[in-house]
Amino acid sequence: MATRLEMNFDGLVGPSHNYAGLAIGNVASATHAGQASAPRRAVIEGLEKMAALHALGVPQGLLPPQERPRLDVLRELGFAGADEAALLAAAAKEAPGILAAVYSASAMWSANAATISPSGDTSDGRVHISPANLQSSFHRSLEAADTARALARLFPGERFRHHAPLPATPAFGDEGAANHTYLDAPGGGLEVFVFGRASSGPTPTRFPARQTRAASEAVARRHGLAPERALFLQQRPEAIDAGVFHNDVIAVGHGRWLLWHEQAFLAEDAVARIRERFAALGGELVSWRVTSEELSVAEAVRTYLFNSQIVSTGAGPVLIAPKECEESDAARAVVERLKGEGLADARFLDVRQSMRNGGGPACLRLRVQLGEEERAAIHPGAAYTPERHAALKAWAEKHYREELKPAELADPRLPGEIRAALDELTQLLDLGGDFYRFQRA
Ligand code: SUG
Repeated sequence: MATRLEMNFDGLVGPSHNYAGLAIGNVASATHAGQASAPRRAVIEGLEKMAALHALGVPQGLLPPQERPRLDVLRELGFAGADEAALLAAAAKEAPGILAAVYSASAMWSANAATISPSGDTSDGRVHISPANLQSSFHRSLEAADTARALARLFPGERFRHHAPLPATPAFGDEGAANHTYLDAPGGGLEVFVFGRASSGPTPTRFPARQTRAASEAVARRHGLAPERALFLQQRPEAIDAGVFHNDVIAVGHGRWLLWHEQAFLAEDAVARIRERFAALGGELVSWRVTSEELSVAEAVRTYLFNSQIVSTGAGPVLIAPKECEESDAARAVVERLKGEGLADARFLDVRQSMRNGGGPACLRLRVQLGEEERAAIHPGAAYTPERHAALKAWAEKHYREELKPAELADPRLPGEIRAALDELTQLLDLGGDFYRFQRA
């Protein structure tokens, strides 16, 4: 079999990164609502994270930010104004929440961009890509169409099969790879789909369950996954109510390693089933279970230990964890224990700007298993290189604000500043002059 590698595509943080408290059920977003953000610092933190992965020898890519603000959406919603300034003023006065939504830089959490099945798993031997509809929140639902377009541009050609987002309705709520874990067995992949709600059975009572079983099943079906390659498990409703709005806030898997909290899954035998199914494909699962006694769900949500990435390096599996884990006695103790159970090393990264909106290292990346020829087919604009890092840092220093307060979203100068930044970005990444909506207008 040709060498298949897991590549991470991190969302480049957009210039309008801000804290608007838009995400229901996401504790960090609610806690930091209204605070000033630091967009320049945020994009640089993201670049530093990509640099750290690249230095470990892990293939790294990036996804460009989306166009914000979506002034077209403001107009669709009935806001009017003779010019842009008047339009922004009208929205700011009447509905600051809507203004914040059309400004959200949430596409940075690219784990939610799509669910991707590698070519080795699918019936037609192509890489299947399903952009997420993100229908559970208005600000994130705005991502789907542009994500689909961007992924089609960045993963071109016959080797990639692009699906449309699922129907954007609660029955098919889909949040992408944040609820999808790919485990790599000698006999191919096992894709674990985790949903928060099905048409019957228990549901959370406080916060919404964003991913449905019907959505996960539809994705697996259209990707042509054979039954032995797909497993569907329900998340514990209590965990969702405690702030675990995606499965990747309480479990993470990579290769043959699965790090999970005992409160992650509803079924007692969930991980036993993963182990069994993985074994049927010739794999031996390494299960790293974390008990509530070691780390409470609340502390897991606060530190985002499970939103770490596990990556393969020459030395073995390495955990890419948020800095918050290093500062928590309980989370640090878990990491130390894992080092005696096969974990080669851990790196603690500062992605605090993203963390304050509920996005840790794993949220910031979309992972894709790719063969050599598939990697070669990717648009060069999605490649991360140290040279490009330097160019992007200089670009961000030129264009991004140091600070952005929610009230400043009404600043009539902001949309023009952002368009200048994105226009230059399309040149830096060779994305063409028609990548963004404003370029096509
Ligand atoms: O959907 N936060 C995002 C965070 C997504 C994290 N992704 C994963 N766990 N994979 C969300 O809740 C906050 C935006 C704001 O409040 O300004 C936000 O959308």
